[in-house]
Amino acid sequence: MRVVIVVPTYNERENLPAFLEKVRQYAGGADVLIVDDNSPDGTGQLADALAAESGGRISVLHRRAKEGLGRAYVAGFGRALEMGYDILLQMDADLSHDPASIPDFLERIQDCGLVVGSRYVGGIRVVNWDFKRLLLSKAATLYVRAVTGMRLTDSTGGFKCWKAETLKSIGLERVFSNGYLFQIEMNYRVFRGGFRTAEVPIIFYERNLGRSKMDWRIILEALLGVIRLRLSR
Ligand SMILES: Nc1nc2c(ncn2[C@@H]2O[C@H](COP(=O)(O)OP(=O)(O)OP(=O)(O)O)[C@@H](O)[C@H]2O)c(=O)[nH]1
Ligand SMILES: [Mg+2]
Repeated sequence: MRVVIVVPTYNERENLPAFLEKVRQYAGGADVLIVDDNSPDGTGQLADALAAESGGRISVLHRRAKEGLGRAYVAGFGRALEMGYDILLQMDADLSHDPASIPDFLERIQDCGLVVGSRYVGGIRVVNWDFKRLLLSKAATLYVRAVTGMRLTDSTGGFKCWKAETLKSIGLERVFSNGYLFQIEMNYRVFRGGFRTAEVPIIFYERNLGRSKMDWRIILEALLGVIRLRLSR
């Protein structure tokens, strides 16, 4: 089984080396595909340098401009499928997702189409979030559940593991959303496609370095988009 971690980056120069080191430590068998949107801070060049000395374990997909997380993932997943990987993990580069959890995902994916990392299954595990942020995240999951009927405890998280076949059969070219909605849309397409989804507990650590790219546009996209998803065929 060939495993790849797809990691989108935008201005993550300060986080990338530590992230890759942790991946090497906890998931040495996995390759990494970095998807950089021409970060002004030079993340793309740093990624190229790290890839050059990785012996083929790390590769980089350069995109011309920042188009949002969803577009970066669609491009990255497409490339990883072309490269022939069987299992694809998706993770943030800002150390919010701990590579130490990767073995849990790889174990569960054996009998599922998608494994979703959940901050909330069996208790709340978020580090350094204020109450407002937690409330927003919990409310999002309740809202998604009410509108779509999905039973996930955490529907906006971005730490997941895919079987290649699942991604192929949901059809990446149909995916339209971008921010938080991207995570919801992908879960929903899997749910409607009838694939088995499992949740594994993860701890979410708020980033220490670099800036968040979340904004109100992304939240608004998610609010309206969930309804669009529910109505779509
Ligand atoms: N290639 C690419 N990567 C992006 C883009 N937007 C965000 N990212 C990356 O996606 C991951 C998650 O983005 P964050 O800004 O951390 O978003 P977030 O986790 O919702 O927000 P915080 O919790 O506040 O950090 C990080 O690795 C970012 O560098 C984008 O437009 N293009
Ligand atoms: Mg983050």
